[in-house]
Amino acid sequence: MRQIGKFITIEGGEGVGKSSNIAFIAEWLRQHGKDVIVTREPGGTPLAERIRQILLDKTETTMCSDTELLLMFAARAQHIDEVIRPAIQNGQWIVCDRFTDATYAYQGGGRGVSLERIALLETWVQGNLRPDLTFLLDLPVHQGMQRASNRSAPDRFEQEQAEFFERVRACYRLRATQEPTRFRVIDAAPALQQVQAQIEQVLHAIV
Ligand code: Z5A
Repeated sequence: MRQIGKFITIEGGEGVGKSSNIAFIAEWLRQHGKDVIVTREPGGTPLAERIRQILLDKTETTMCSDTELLLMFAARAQHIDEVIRPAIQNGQWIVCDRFTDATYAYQGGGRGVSLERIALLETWVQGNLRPDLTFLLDLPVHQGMQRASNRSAPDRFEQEQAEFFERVRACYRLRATQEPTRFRVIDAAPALQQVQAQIEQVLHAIV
């Protein structure tokens, strides 16, 4: 019988621990017999990764909000065409580091782009494709910034001020309350093991 996978996305502000937990989710699913691919946005294909480089380039100081938004969706269109739709057709489980909720949170909440405009592009690029499940790793902004500061030099987004990330977080939390069936909000503040215990509970309920 043909397997049916799920499209899982992981979202959250800066330094919430997405990378640390994505590896855990993918490994857990594989141990439960699932055929898993891990991917990310912006990126996930050679062309979309080139667009990512432009988007994250901190020396790029002229990019206006509409260009940023359109580049996010250009990368997404390529990612969906080359990776996501084929994986769904193959019955694979997709674990994706950020997706369109990030566009609502960063370009909508952060930059102030109209949510209607984002919704138009979402429908154009995705049709009815939406994640089956979204983990929102939620963490106070100052804690996320502190965690992220221990890593490499900040990219174009990471250079933003705390107020920007407060708006991003507020937008994510609002979306989670608006779509409680799809979202699972995870308290990302405790130690990694405790965060992963919350994630594992959700995974047990869906496999
Ligand atoms: N973006 C956008 O604007 N619009 C869009 O539509 C999309 C994206 C799709 C790149 O994303 C940027 O693109 C992003 C939004 C924008 N910019 N920002 N900010 P990204 O996901 O590649 O970049 P990122 O958000 O900066 O993610 P990251 O750097 O990979 O961070 P993370 O994955 O959330 O965190 P981490 O690397 O797993 O953890 C950070 C540190 O904390 C690390 O040292 C860990 O060991 C530590 N950590 C993790 N968990 C814990 C716990 N529980 N306790 C203590 N320490 C911990």
